[in-house]
Amino acid sequence: NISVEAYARECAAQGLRGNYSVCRPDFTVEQSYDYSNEEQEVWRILCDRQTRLTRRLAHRSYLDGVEALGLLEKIPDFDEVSEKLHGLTGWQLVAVPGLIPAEPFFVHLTNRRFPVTNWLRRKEELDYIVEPDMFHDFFGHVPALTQPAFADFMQQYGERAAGLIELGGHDMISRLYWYTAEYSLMQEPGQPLKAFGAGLMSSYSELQFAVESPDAHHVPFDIATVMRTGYEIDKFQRAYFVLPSFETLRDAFQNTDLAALIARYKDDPPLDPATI
Ligand code: HBI
Ligand code: FE
Repeated sequence: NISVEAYARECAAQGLRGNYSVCRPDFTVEQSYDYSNEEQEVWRILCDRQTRLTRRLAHRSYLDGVEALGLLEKIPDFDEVSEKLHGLTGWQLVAVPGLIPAEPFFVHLTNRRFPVTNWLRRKEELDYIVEPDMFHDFFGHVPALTQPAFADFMQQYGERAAGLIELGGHDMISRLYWYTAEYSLMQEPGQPLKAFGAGLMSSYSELQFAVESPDAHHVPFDIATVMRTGYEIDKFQRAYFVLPSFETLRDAFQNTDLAALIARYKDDPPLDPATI
């Protein structure tokens, strides 16, 4: 278990942007709502541009979440949004300086607290940023936490992740998170396939690619296949798994013998998403 001080030194050495020197032991910080006019402008530009796409391409449940939480006018006040979210699914938000170590991240999820980065990308970075920032965390992840079955899945993921990693399942459960919470498609009655996942919601170009490009493979969700399929973090995905519903995801996570899947496949080379 890494200390805040050691982690702060590591992040500084890697040139990460957050200020880790002010972290509490659980890696949270104050949001410190003192954003400049320029930051407020960047938030509005990002939201305006992305909302034009999400209205057409995002799953209804995500759009309902945005509507319920009201995120689009100004940089959100974490405590205000927390209160609304808590009333809906019992989740709350905590501010963090950026990426935090896996163990405390899982502890927050287990307790229905979602860590949100307290700083925003700059105007030159509208299209791509390496570290997750507030736009990715907030606009991407938080709306889906208004949906009860997805909210349950995220908590259960937090509860079980550390134990499954101890069994050698690190890569396999990371793929599950990647292909569901970050980059996913979902069915909507009477509609064409819709996008879901924070990586897609916060990307102007990949959101369109995932739904509309003939080079994006749409693969039926199967938890074992997802956990065996490799991914690359700095390219568009080649495969997007299609969830029938959030209930399917939650129930698959609950009812599958994940330890057995890990024992069977943990040392296999990943399946290639380009040919899946
Ligand atoms: N920290 N702030 C933040 N956000 C994340 O999504 C995150 C993290 N730390 C660890 C982590 N994700 C990974 O371990 C994932 O595999 C869950
Ligand atoms: Fe994310």
